[in-house]
Amino acid sequence: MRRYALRKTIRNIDLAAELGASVYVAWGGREGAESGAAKDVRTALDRLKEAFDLLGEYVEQQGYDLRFAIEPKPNEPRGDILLPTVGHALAFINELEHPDRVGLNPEVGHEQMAGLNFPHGIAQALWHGKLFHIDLNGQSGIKYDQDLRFGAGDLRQAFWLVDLLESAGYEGPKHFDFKPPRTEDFDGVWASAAACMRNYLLLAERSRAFRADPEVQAALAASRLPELAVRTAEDGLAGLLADRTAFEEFDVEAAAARGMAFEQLDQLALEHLLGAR
Ligand SMILES: [Mn+2]
Repeated sequence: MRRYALRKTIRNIDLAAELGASVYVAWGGREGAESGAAKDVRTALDRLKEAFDLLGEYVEQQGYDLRFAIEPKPNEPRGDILLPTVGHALAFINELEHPDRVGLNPEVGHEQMAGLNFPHGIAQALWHGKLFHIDLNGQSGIKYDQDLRFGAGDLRQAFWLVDLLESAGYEGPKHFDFKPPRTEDFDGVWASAAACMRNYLLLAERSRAFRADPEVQAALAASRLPELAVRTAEDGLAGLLADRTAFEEFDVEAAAARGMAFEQLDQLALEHLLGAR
């Protein structure tokens, strides 16, 4: 079965290369378990690694300009799927023979099914240089995989996601992996597809307005965002250990008394999102 599955995947890779694809999305929906003893997870990860190593070797051998993008998902159709989140997949990629060839295709709803902050996951994937592809859709909290149109579900996370993708200069594919509800007729299906794109563009416009607002810039400064970009110990560990003033100069009372102004900043974001500014 596993040899058959790998040979079939290799045929799909040939087809993908022939069609000019540059990213091969791999969603391991089958790879999981419903009961504790049904899968030795460490051994199953060995086999998953073996599969990606062989596929990477094949792509190398054929000279294809193709990279793999793992799509994490916590459950459905299996009770528990292996590589359930962005973080699990990132750690797995580091164990592969050709980690450069493998990145991620995170999906909004899949991370939110696990109760995770999707923009944070995407920020970390970008930080690792591993955001090869992205699946955009909508999800309302921890429940079945809803695949709502983008912008439906958690609108605030959708706003922060677009804000991140636009400000980070992400230039990879933006793919809408959503399902029009079966209550739609043919026109409704196309209307919901168009709405995914329209919502992305509206949120990008809202994000630009948010970033350009002088009050927001002042609020960002009041929230000490620029300070985070400054290295903690420019003078290295030796300098840090030699720094006697670190204790003397830090005013505990003043630190306890100061506010961080995060609420004001967040309200400004909400007002931009609501079109009130
Ligand atoms: Mn997907």
